[in-house]
Amino acid sequence: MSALTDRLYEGAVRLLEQAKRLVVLTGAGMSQESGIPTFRDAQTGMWARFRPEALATESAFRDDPSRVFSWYLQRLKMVRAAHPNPGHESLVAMESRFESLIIATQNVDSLHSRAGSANVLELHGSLERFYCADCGETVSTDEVLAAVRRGGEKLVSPVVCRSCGGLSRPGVVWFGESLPEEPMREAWEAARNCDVMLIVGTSAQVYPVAELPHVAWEAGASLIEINPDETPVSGSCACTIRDSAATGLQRLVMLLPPHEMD
Ligand code: BV8
Ligand code: ZN
Repeated sequence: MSALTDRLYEGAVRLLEQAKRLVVLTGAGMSQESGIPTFRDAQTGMWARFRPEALATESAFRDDPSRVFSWYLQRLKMVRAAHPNPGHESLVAMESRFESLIIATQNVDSLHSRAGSANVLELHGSLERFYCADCGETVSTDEVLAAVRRGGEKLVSPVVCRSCGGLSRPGVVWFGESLPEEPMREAWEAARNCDVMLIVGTSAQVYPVAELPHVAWEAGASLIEINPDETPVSGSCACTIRDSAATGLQRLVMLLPPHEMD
């Protein structure tokens, strides 16, 4: 580790040591070390020719329900086969160091909750939830996973709603859709009241979540970024740690002294 990197971690630890309220904003880079490709990673296999932005919309679903439903089914199976990585586990270990630690995630893979994090705000919903696109009735995920493959097709048709015959859709926020009200209100309030915001594994390009670092900064919080690459928020960060989520978070939690509850 270079002397510069050591100094960056020391700076970040100094900020975290003095913080009581921490908000951690995470994106797809957080789950990359669990084997889940990020949105920037090229899609593979039968999805290679589609951009996620083109599939993650209601119009794409209405145009071709089986294609979009099958994409989410495949992602759900991938996520179920994945495990939280040491980065997720480090955030759980960090909880005892702060009076409050709130995770605002753009990820729909439930890995923060599966790792045991207590306060997770899923701002873009979850692959683990499905509901009827017409009447909103919940459709059980087990029923969705049991959706049979019809004939030789690779695509699976959406499970049909028992109440109204509508098509089931994933409980994620598509482009052009509003974010869930309560998680959004809590995230914006937490950003306005935190001492430090730790921004991990996000390209900070999707709105309105990309505004969160600015909300925190405006309210006087210090920003720390953990990302191998530069992002639009890097310039506003007190420390930019160019490491992976797992490496960076493990090192921070190791360097942080235990927090004495006053
Ligand atoms: C809305 C769920 C309108 C679905 C997702 C201004 C204001 C408001 C809206 C807009 C606006 N400008 C444009 C918009 C529209 C749009 C938008 O932001 N478009 C972008 C493309 C410009 N926003 C919306 O449509 C939002 N809705 O505003 O509705 C409205 C307004 C009022 C009233 C009614 C309606 C909804 C956006 C949510 C879309 N849903 N996900 C699904 O998953 O299928 S977004 C999805 O993409 C993710 O959730 C995530 O948010 C985003 C991907 O970003 P990242 O997580 O950052 O991942 P990415 O791959 O980009 O980057 C990975 C990063 O990790 C990189 O920096 C990389 O360097 C780093 N990395 C890689 N490996 C590692 C690592 N870091 C650490 N460790 C590693 N190992
Ligand atoms: Zn229905």
